[in-house]
Amino acid sequence: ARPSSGGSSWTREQTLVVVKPDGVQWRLVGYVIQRFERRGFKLVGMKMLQAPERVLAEHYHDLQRKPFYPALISYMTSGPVVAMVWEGPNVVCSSRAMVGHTNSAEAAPDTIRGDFSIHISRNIIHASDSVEGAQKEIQLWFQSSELVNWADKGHQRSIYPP
Ligand code: IDP
Ligand code: MG
Repeated sequence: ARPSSGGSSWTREQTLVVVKPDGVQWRLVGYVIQRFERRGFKLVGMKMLQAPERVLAEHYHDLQRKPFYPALISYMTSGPVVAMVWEGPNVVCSSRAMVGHTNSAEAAPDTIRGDFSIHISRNIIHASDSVEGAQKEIQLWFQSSELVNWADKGHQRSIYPP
């Protein structure tokens, strides 16, 4: 679907961002939101929840055979998370860049992980790694009724290109 304003052929791209239990414990929820808002991305869904095992099993399906999988699930269920859907041009790629490398040691300074994480197993935040993956993850974590399609009223930093 195209945005109603503007004549560009830009297609709506969305990504799933999850502040993990350590990010919530460290009071980083507001900081994460600020990073995404400052960039100009549009928040279209957000909720705090105790991540259900069923959701995590699907979310981390590809990692089920990894030795760290049980520890990953217990980490992700150790406290509440904040799940968000962000929208904007190239939001998937831009989010990954803001989040930083999976391995904290390789996460660049000024990335969220590069600034707040020192170990791969406690890395603060999740962001989808592809457009297709994002669509699946958003469907997994959110009901469509939980997403809000609000009008961007031509703010100077509107995500919609002129
Ligand atoms: P990503 O979160 O950067 O997309 P993935 O490879 O998809 O990284 O792994 C998902 C999550 O699994 C990581 O964010 C991290 O929490 C955990 N994880 C990945 N690799 C390791 C590891 O080698 N040891 C411990 N935890 C890991
Ligand atoms: Mg991943």
